[in-house]
Amino acid sequence: MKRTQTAILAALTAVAPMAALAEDSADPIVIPIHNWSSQIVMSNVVGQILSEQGANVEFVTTDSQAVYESIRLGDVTLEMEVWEGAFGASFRAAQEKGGIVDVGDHDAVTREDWWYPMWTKEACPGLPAWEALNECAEVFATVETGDKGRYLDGPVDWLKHGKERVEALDMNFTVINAGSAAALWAEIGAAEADKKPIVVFNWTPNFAEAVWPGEFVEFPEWEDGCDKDPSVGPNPDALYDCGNPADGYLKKAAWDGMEEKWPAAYATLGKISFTNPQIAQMAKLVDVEEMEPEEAAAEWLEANKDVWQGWIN
Ligand code: TMO
Repeated sequence: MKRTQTAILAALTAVAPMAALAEDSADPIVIPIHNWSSQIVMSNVVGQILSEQGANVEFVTTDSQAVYESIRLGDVTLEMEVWEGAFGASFRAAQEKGGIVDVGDHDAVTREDWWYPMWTKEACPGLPAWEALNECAEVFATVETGDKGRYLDGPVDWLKHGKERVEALDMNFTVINAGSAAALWAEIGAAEADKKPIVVFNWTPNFAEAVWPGEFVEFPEWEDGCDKDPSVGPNPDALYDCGNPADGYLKKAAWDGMEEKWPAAYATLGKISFTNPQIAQMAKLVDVEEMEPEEAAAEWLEANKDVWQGWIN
């Protein structure tokens, strides 16, 4: 058996040009880890898939905006979750400079925006319109925010521009940045007992939609350029006077040298595509079932072999 393989390999080597036999580099593929659960679990899932395929994989914890510059420079190899709302601008900026490639979309529709649990509607029946939210601002007031409503935005590195939006639309809200995703879930959990009205940053796909039914606030619809050109959106003098895209993409991105250095891993990355329910499930394993990310990834892979085995060469 062994001798036959060696003979075949020798025969192949004799006829095939070297490039056809190019193998993935043994250098580590560097996968970034950020600060929300689906990204952490998905990155571990993909790390385990690529390891299974023979790759050397290394994880680094990085800022979720600065990562696009790191990928462009080749310090980080890929990114599994480019959310249009939060990271579209940083991704486009890196693309314009060069060095980063779009490796295709997941089969998922994403949305990230101001959100409330359904019980909030009882205190503010005009919801989900942003104007109605604004008229109800005092319902959301706290000691901390005085007569303004409190809006708990995401951690600063998600660059949600909540403060800019409040100014651009002249809203009676004070924007507070959560220190972590966990702080958002704690805020919703604490409000649940006595059905306190709250408005916080949230997104889909996420585990939260299965735990707390809710809705996104409807802001003026996103238009391309709303974050770059003041004339776009209802306030002619301001940026960020629109909601985030309601049907945003979720992309994969990579360093443009990845294809040549790790051709097999790059081919697999091209095939990988997760759906909304799969992504929500990845988050749930950590945020509800309290598993460690590595363990959650192993469990997800075990339960979904039919999904990913066809992606490996
Ligand atoms: C980037 N995020 C999914 C947390 O909005």
